[in-house]
Amino acid sequence: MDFLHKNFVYRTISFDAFVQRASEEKHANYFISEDEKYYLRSLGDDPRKDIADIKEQFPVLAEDIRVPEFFEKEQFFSSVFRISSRGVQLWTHYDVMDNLLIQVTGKKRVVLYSPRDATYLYLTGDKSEVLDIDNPDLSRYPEFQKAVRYECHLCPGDVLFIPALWFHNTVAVEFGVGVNVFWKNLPSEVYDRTDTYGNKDPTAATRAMQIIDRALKALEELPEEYRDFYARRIVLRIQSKAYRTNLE
Ligand SMILES: O=C(O)CCC(=O)C(=O)O
Repeated sequence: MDFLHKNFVYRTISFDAFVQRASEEKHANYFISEDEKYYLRSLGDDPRKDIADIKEQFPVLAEDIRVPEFFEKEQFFSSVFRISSRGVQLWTHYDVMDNLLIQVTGKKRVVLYSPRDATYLYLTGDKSEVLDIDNPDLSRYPEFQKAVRYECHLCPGDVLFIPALWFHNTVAVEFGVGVNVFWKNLPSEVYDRTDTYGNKDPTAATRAMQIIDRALKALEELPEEYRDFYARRIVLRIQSKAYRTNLE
């Protein structure tokens, strides 16, 4: 899926028809083309307000899944169905909460990048613009080659822990059913209360970004040479004050 050129559309379809179509390669019934692919990321009852919880939206199917006890009940945030046709690739992105990705059926390739490699990923918000991570256009994204790639394949029954802020990119190697479970690994007041997807930046981070935007606007008042000089000073200040230096 390409979020830059939006090569996908949202459609409503009954769950059984969805599973049927996602699991077949050619469709007798389809929206756009007979070999179109399908991806479900389940939502809350009211997607604008409610948080996805398979126990609420799919109570019978939810019985089949035992979520490993990695967190206290109060930290639970959401549980989300991820059902995908073979071949669907989800762009590289991060979420702001810890996450268990549970593979129920089918195989999935997952590639991860450390949050410390954020500088090499050409981010637009929480997503990397480098869509083709296997054959990246290095003339356009030269820094991408510095990002260290961690790769694994999930088979039925495998559970992958994806820590908050770790970038991940998934490819369904086969039609597959997965569930991911997010939980609040930080105190609950850190998170944005309007977040229903587990991917809105913590409010302090959003404030910090807004302040940076204001700083950039202020620099625009200066001639280019001065703007460049003070931009470098700001970067140095951020590096010396906020970067973690004792990195292992
Ligand atoms: O499994 C997928 O297709 C995507 C998983 C994902 O983005 C997540 O677990 O946050």
